[in-house]
Amino acid sequence: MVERAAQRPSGRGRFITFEGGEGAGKSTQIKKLADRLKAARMRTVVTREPGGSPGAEIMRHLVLSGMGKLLGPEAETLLFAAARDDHVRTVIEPALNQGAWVLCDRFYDSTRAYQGSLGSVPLGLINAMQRVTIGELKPDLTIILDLPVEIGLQRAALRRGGSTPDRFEGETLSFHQSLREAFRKIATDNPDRCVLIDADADADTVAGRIWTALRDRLLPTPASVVSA
Ligand code: Z5A
Repeated sequence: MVERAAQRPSGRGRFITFEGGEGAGKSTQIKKLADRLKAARMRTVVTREPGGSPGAEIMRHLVLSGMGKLLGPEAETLLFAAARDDHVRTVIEPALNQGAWVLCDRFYDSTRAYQGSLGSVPLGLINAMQRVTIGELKPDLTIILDLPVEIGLQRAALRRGGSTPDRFEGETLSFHQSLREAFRKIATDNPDRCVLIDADADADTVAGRIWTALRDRLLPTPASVVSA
């Protein structure tokens, strides 16, 4: 039996974002979910922030190299916003309009957590930039992967091998603990959109938890599921 997702009446696709701290397993889980959706013959687009479009990838290089940090928190936030503006206009909106399921590794909740809660950039400025860059666009579902900071950092360090930590990987343990709290608060404050997933388990178990959340929120009821 192949599960098929319901198309929205307009034919517009679905927008699913993944959030969480370092090494939470977002890329791993996005790949698993994309494979599952493709097997169900859903058109699927995988993308990421910062980046995801040629212009935004240039911004990604700037912020992850640490150059944005030198400009100060507000200017660094503007770089993320400029990247998002390009990414939304040239990749996300066109894909949604063509009926695709768009799976995005980080989106505006990362700005709220990293630049807002951790960087102390005023919420008014973040909201203003959000209005300009994405307008009314909102994820249909946000998966927030939650796990103890030490485990996430260990996973990230293992993957990195001997290479230098990037701009955010190099932050202190207390920064990463506050980040975890910021994401948990986003989940609590936005229960209609966000699901907090316990990511402290093997990758297949976490994938099962994500699928259950997605099925409960975005897939049709059993009566309308198409069998193939
Ligand atoms: N940022 C921001 O400040 N403001 C913004 O608005 C936006 C972003 C959009 C982008 O970094 C940085 O930009 C980010 C926030 C900031 N901070 N940092 N750093 P990035 O794109 O380079 O990295 P990331 O988004 O933080 O993701 P990540 O650290 O690369 O991790 P991940 O994608 O969540 O995890 P992964 O690559 O899937 O897994 C990490 C390793 O763990 C890997 O070796 C896996 O094989 C392994 N893994 C995965 N799952 C498991 C399980 N379940 N068990 C064991 N091992 C596992």
